[in-house]
Amino acid sequence: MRLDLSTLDQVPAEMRPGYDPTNHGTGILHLGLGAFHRAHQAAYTDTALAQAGGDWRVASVSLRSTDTADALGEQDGLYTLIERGAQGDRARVIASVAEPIAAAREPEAAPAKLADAAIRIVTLTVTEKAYGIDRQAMDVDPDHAQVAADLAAPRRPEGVLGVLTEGLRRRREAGHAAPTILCCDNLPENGVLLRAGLLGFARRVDPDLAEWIAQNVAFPSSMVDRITPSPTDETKCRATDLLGLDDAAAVETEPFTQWVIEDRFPAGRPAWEAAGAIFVEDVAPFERMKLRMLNGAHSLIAYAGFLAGHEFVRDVMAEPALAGLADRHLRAASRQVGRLEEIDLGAYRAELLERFSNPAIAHRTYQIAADGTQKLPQRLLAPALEAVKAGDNPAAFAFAVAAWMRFATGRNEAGESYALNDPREDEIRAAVEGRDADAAALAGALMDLPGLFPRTLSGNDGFRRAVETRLAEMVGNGMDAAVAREAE
Ligand code: CS2
Repeated sequence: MRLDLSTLDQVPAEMRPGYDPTNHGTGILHLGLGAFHRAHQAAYTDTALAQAGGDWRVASVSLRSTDTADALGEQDGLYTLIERGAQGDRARVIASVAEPIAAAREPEAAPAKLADAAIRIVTLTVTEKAYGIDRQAMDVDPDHAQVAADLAAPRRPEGVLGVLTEGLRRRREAGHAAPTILCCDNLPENGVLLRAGLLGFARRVDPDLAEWIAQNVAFPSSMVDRITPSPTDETKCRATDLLGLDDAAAVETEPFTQWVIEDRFPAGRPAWEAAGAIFVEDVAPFERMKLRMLNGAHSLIAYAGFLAGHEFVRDVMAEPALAGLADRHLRAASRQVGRLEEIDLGAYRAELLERFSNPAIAHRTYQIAADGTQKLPQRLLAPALEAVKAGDNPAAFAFAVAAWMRFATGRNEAGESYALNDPREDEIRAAVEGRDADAAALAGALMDLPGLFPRTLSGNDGFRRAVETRLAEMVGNGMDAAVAREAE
């Protein structure tokens, strides 16, 4: 039997939501109905509803694939969240997703929903590459394929900025108050960035609307954290074991969770603090900590670990030399974070090592390795540049960058080829073509990809050499040898 509202009373009592979902209206529109949203924002909202009530259930939109929205549609939006850690598994049914929407089938639904006065917050987890924002220019990127398509047909949008702009246009026309837009992707100053990109898009479509957005819409930044691997068939089996019902939309995640948010919600918000969210004036230092430490080390682990033949992050952490390099990376990154009143950085670092080692979480190195061009700037290149400018040794960052370059050749040490899963994959393949055995040529070609490496970084001889020597070792003697040498 399947999990849905009619079978919910068969779920063990301690796993049921602490409220009757049918008593709560929808107040949030979410874009990006992936596993992360279901493990993070939807769980916080679920706890807030149970403890403080309110009409804050979520209309959650999958912009591309339809599978999750379909599975949730059949289950009245209900799904199991399984937390897996040293203490074993803990499961609960989440009931905050009121309306799962597959935009590929219902392209009208998201902009229409945004024009509904009941929606007061829009949250987003669409991944770095989906926005179509030129981060250096802090403006819309008109060459981004989805942006270009939406600019050509702004009333029938399919992409992030297009959907937001069209929804806000309708909302303004209907005379409703502006919503708050809350970016939850791993980007630095994500609210500032999204605001700049959205205003750039809207200006090209309707300058008056852009002005209205600039005057009325709040864009708080937020830092989100919860390690959430892609669900597998095993996840569904676990859910059935724990629940006694079938659940095609179950998600597994780690026990740890963190959400730091700037408290600027003129149209109100759920009591997310009930679930442990931290509200602060300025999220930037927290984002910096998380992007440079967790995500930076994650990228190192992903590239070096994948090439050393490890499928999961936990396997990488079981190799002392690699685990040592992950720790070195965390230390180098933490030196750039500065003091944070709320957080003890030493304890945070130790906790990260433990989280990466969690034996119950099967997080694929190959999953994290995807979209390198979208992740490197904030995770590795900005920290490297800062180290170089401060006269610090950039070795940790140089090693991680070299590991990405080795990964970018698209061939593992057994000679098998794999997809890079990067929006700039074609450009990268053209750049590495014929250079994959020559570290200096390879590094040079990748550093020259337009807009990726800051010129002051690729032009720094010390950093360039630091990358080239490490890449030469990886290319010539293999990743294990390069790791052993680096860890000496
Ligand atoms: C990971 C993140 O896939 C990746 O790039 O580094 O998704 C990471 O698991 C999350 O940011 C953890 O909060």
